[in-house]
Amino acid sequence: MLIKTAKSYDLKESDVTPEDVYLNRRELLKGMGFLGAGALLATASANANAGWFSKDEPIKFKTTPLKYTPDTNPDKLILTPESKVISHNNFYEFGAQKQQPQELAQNFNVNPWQLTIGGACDKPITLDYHDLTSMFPLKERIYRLRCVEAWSMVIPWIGFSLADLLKKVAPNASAKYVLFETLDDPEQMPGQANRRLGGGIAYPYVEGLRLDEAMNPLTLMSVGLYGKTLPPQNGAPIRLVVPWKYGFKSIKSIVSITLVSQQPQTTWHKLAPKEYGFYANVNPEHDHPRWSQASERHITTGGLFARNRIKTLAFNGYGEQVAHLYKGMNLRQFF
Ligand SMILES: Nc1nc2c(c(=O)[nH]1)N[C@H]1C(S)=C(S)[C@@H](COP(=O)(O)O)O[C@H]1N2
Ligand SMILES: [Mo]
Repeated sequence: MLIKTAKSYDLKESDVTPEDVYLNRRELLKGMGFLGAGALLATASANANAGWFSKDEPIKFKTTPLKYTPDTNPDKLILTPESKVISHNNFYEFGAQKQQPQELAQNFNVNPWQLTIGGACDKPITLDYHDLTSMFPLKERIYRLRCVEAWSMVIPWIGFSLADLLKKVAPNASAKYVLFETLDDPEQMPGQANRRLGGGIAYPYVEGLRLDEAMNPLTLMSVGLYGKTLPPQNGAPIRLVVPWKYGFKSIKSIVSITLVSQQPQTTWHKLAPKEYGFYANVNPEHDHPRWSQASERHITTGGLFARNRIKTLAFNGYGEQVAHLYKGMNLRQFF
């Protein structure tokens, strides 16, 4: 998801670069000594699913098991292996290449944490780290994730509905949109301190939803995946998941949620408004100016050379639950 003015150092996403090529390039860089021990802080999971290129280096960050109600998975979705979910990430605060968040986020400190929910509401609150997993009963939600770069996964998230949290703060009549903000901490987030590493976007990362989108039962505040608390590369300790929108709406490591009256400016839209809309609903009929959105590279169990190209579904397959939110809107104009 790079802008047209991107420099060659903004090495891009594997979709545009197929995964095997991108992994090979990584091996190449390693061989050439560009990715030395320093760069590889901790590349892999100690669990048996560890990424193929990094089996020896333990993950430092400790995740802990969560208590939750399992999803019945009525759609019978096939899960993307955990090893891929935690090693192929977009989290530019820790580097704009897919493997960098896992490598560079292992020392990320998520406890203590504060999440403030305020703005146009009657009962603003601040949650601490413990509140995030104890305030609401946790449920598993198995969702497709469709990145605007045309790759996708199926991820078993754990969390609670954003609607439950918003009801607690009692939005007032002027609340029309919700603004989300990621932690701003260049000392911990090397991509914020270094424009090259951070892909040239403005920080802190900000995102937004219309209030009715935020209140939709599908909209999840996620605190975990695969049965455990989130690893930092996936947005620990708490992130948004909006399954019918392109992945960039699902903002990670959130420190504030603010009810506002106007449509907020959002990170990718600000950077390239013709390429990334505010709505960002998955729409196979509306191509990105530089690539088709009609299909996606589906990351499942496929090996290194698997292509697994599948058709992209309108609203990422969640039209039944959300299409009514956009009734009467021209989705090519409000993309
Ligand atoms: N703060 C922040 N949130 C972010 C991003 C980011 O760079 N910074 N990337 C987004 C994009 S483009 C995608 S596709 C998803 C990826 O989530 P995942 O790495 O957990 O699969 O996170 C989104 N949330
Ligand atoms: Mo994305």
